[in-house]
Amino acid sequence: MAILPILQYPDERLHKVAQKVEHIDQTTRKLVRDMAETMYSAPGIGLAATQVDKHIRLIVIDISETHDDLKVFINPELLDSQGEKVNEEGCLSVPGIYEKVSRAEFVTVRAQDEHGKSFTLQAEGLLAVCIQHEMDHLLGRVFVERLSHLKQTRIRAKLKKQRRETL
Ligand code: K1U
Ligand code: ZN
Repeated sequence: MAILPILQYPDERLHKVAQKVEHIDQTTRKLVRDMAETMYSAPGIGLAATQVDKHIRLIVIDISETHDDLKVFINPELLDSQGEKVNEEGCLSVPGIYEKVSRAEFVTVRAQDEHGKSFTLQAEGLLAVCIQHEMDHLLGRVFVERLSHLKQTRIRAKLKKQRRETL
């Protein structure tokens, strides 16, 4: 397994739109394992292929504290969303920034697992938030882009300062 470098906002590659996975094979499963290892070591609770500069529709999520409930979503499709809720979100591509974002409270998603088997999942709470956040990445959207322009400007300035200080 390998830990992959995570693209950092405002890297333009985070805006690429991911393509459908046509063949789920050994290469896909190796990427799933590497993305899971990258997510656990960060640490994070989700990761989209876009964030590791692979522009295919693949997401991994594990919201358990014990790191033993890995969920793999290949070619995810949002079938239904209900309600609205504001939650605090973070992002491994925007380290140290946590902001409130409004999203659907309940979602129903259809996807394939790492063996190509199709499944449907109804999610709420943190899992629903995380699914929507990661599906945004696949469309080339970073969560801070849902915030006001003023907040985005402040976040970019804060990240620049953080990066200067860690050089
Ligand atoms: O997409 C990402 O960069 C992963 C992101 C997922 C996410 C978190 C919170 C709300 C929506 C989406 C993260 O994992 S940020 C790190 C984080 O939230 C966390 C890290 C360690 C333990 C618990 C949470
Ligand atoms: Zn993110």
